[in-house]
Amino acid sequence: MSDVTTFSATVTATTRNGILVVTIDNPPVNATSADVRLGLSRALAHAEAEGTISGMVITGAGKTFIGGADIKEFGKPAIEPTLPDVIEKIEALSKPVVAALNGAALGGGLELALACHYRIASPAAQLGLPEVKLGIVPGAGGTQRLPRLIGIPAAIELIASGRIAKINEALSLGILDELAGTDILDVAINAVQKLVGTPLRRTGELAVAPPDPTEIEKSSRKTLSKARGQKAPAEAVRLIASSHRPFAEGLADERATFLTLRDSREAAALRHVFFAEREASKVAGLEGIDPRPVNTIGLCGLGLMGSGIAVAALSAGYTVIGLDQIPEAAEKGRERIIGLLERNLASGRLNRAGFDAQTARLSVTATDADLSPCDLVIEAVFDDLDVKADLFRRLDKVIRPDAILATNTSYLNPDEIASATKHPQRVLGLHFFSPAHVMRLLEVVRCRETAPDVLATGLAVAKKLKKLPVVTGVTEGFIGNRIFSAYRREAEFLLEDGALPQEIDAALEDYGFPMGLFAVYDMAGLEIAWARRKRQAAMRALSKRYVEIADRLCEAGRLGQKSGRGWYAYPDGRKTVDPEVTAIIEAERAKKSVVARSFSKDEIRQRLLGAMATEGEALLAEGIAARASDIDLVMINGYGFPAHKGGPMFAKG
Ligand code: T1G
Repeated sequence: MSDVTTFSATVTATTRNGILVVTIDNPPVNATSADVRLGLSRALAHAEAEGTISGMVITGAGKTFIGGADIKEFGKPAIEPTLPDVIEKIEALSKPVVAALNGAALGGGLELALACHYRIASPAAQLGLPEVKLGIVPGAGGTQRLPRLIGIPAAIELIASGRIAKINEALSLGILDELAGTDILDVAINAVQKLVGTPLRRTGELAVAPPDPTEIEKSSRKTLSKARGQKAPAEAVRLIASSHRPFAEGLADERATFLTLRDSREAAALRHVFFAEREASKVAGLEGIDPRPVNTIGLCGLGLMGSGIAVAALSAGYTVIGLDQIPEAAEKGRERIIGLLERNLASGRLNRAGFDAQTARLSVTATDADLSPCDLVIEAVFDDLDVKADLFRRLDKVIRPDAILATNTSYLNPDEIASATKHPQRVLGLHFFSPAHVMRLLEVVRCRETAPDVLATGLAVAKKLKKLPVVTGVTEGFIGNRIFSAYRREAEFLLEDGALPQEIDAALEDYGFPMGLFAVYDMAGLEIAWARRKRQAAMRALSKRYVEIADRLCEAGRLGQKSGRGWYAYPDGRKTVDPEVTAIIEAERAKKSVVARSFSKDEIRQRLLGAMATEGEALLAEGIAARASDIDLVMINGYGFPAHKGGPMFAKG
């Protein structure tokens, strides 16, 4: 066994047939932290100087090649050598350097590989330059080297979107030179041997065809149309589109742009979200608690929500038993689920074998007892306490005592639902967001008696469903809807004070929301909130300000898009400001002798974001939300809050 050379704490090497095989071992993702850069720099100097070394392979330990630059180092004083320094040394080495991509090669990891003279990947590898998702652009040559390998349009599409490319696409694009299996190191050593003595392909020296303006527009249109005020995607496009200029000039422009964006508020917000997503599933008190095994999931209620959850569960590999009230309803539910799977098949998200496997794991019934094999049963029946409590009483009789019961209720009190069962410890809430097979956010509701391993199971199932779990305590509307109600209330106060729906929506869309609040309200329908307001009317404190504008709209039959009219009118489906709504608002102001005033976009945003943050502070004080960043994740992933603003708690500073 050849001896190991240690270049730094995280970079070692062995020598095989005169080839230096360098391994980066910097858990958890082999980020190019300072020690990694130092070790690589030393390994390169050694390879250059050592006559017995004919070439070099670089690979990663574990399941990642290099997950990127170390985001945790951002904002700290730079430590030499920088990543661009190391990358330049790789490309300039007089001996062949081959990248053996054993896993994810992302950001700086892919940039380092692009400077190698040859790239090989194993099936586990995924490649990408996701920097725009962190509000920055690649800062170590990615915008200049990638177009030299795959052309400007393809490089724009990949970098401006920040998406991941699988190895077959990367091979066909020209990012990769060869694919390998578990023998990737042998294949890489073989590749070095073939390159020895041949002229090395140095990516930075390759020419790049001058861009065709229409190609640039076509490859960037989709991404830039979704940028909604973010700077990084457009800057990435600019750098790539001009990469036909001298290489050194492009590198300098890229580095300067990267450093400016890295220190921006937008990048700080996106880094906050990145780390928040990883924090959210770390729940105090669950350390060392094992989740219960879940293979079969029961779904009660196969309507829009239930069938969406069923599709998410089938896609994640679970067996699903759907229950509805009567066989015809159950069959209708199956058709709805199959219809969604067929859409996945048609879109290419699912292949025929996957479709067949998923449909084979689905059964539906109208008989409670058929749920007896379930490890977890999720109810998504009509949001009425008696209906849900009765269902849980029935399920108590047919499922195992260790099986878990989850309610998907949005507004009811899950503790009251849990108290209908003999084992409330096995009950929790799993509040999905519609459409459940698309929306990532999942509020995991810790009820008063939820057992720790039941909560841990909820988190484990959420992760397997590829959801973003956020734990919430029991309160009306949990985290998201409680903040949404506060934000909607403040918006209605603004209407009464002088603003108009279209002005409020414009202020929100300028801030980065995909849709304004009133447009969303019309899309969801006004009747659900109206029904809840009527239910609460008797208990409403007269001292609390109450705006009746929404009630007037509902009484006039303006229930939103589906009724053709709501906060807006929808002649031929197009959202249009309706003078009738303005008149209703003015009449309500007159009843309260309100002297209307105008509001600037900033004032509107200040009041609305302030209302969200105030409610968020209350949720933290009540222990409903464990951390402010959880609240940010809920509002970003469930209510359209722009991620590049970080969420209401981050935004308030
Ligand atoms: N820097 C620092 N820490 C990181 C990190 C990174 N790049 N990536 C992950 N972590 C931490 C993460 O916070 C978590 O910490 C742990 O690693 C496991 O992460 C110059 C400047 C690589 C696909 O954007 O996509 O390169 O919670 O749960 O599911 O142009 O991590 O354990 O304490 O996500 O196995 C560009 C970001 C950076 C890729 C692995 N790279 N990472 O997924 O683990 S900027 C990225 C990921 C850059 C250059 C620029 C994923 C992963 P903790 P995890 P995973």
